Amino acid sequence: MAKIDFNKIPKYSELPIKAGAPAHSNWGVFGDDDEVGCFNFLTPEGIVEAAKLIREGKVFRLDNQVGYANPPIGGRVETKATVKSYEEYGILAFDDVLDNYNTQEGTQWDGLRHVGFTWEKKFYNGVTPQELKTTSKIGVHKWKDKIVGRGLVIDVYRYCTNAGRKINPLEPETYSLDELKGALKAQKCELKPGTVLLIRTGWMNAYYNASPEVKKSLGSLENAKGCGVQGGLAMAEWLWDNRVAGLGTDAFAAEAYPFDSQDKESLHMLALPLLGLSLGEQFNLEDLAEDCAKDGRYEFMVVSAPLNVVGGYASPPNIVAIK
Ligand code: UVW
Repeated sequence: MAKIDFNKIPKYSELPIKAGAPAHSNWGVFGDDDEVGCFNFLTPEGIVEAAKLIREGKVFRLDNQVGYANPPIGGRVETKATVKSYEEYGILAFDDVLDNYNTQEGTQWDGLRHVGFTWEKKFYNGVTPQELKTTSKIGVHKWKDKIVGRGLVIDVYRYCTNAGRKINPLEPETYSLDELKGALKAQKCELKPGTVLLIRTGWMNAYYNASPEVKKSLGSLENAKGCGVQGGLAMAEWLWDNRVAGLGTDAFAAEAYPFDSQDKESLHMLALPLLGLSLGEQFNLEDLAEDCAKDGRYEFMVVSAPLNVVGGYASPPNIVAIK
């Protein structure tokens, strides 16, 4: 892992640092050849510190089960699970075969190959669509040993509903930066540099409690919708200036969906291609958030070992929080 001097990282207002790079991009900050973006903020020192947050040996799995959403949200295809048997060889043994598996069928990290900056036709750090097709640059395999460190959950759904806001998480409602800051303050927490930030929006709980008809309707991209984190420059600035390493949410698309894919200030655009900040979607933060509310400890160690798929566009996070 690279040694990061947090004091030398430019502020959002100083970006871009590279001639010709798009406005609000951090291209070149981690080096011209960098392929992992903000996960660089997770350092060996940060891992050692994060390990000190483990006090009770409680483990929370934050991925939903593969196939939890049936149909998968937003038009993604369903995994077809079959079993290969070795009984015909006289061996009592079986394999899983997952056909048609879309790495974004459920809980996922959006990888840096997933979304490019449409206006410049470039991906994170200036990778071109041609390079994307002919090389494995900025693939998820680059994260094989990256996503370990301090995690922090902001339960913005709990905070806002306690404050009297009526929220239907299955509608495209947004959580503002002020609400995130308010929730942090209420939790008496600090957003330290090099944190995997997890935001509970309430979408996942609402999805589990939705009727079969609603679940079916959310399965098409035309009908998919849900709450999420607000986009915009102020949000991106806050995430970057606090050196957030990855942003995981329990929402369908991290930001409220539908969002305007032609909006340069959508969270997807500002985070993925411009900052190399991976967005996590459809995480299950229910048990973790409940435990944090009980003991007042919202920080923990996170360990996420994505699929080691060369040139992958996204991955299930295979993530646990450990307290
Ligand atoms: C959507 O924008 C639909 O979400 P994702 O990032 O998974 O593509």
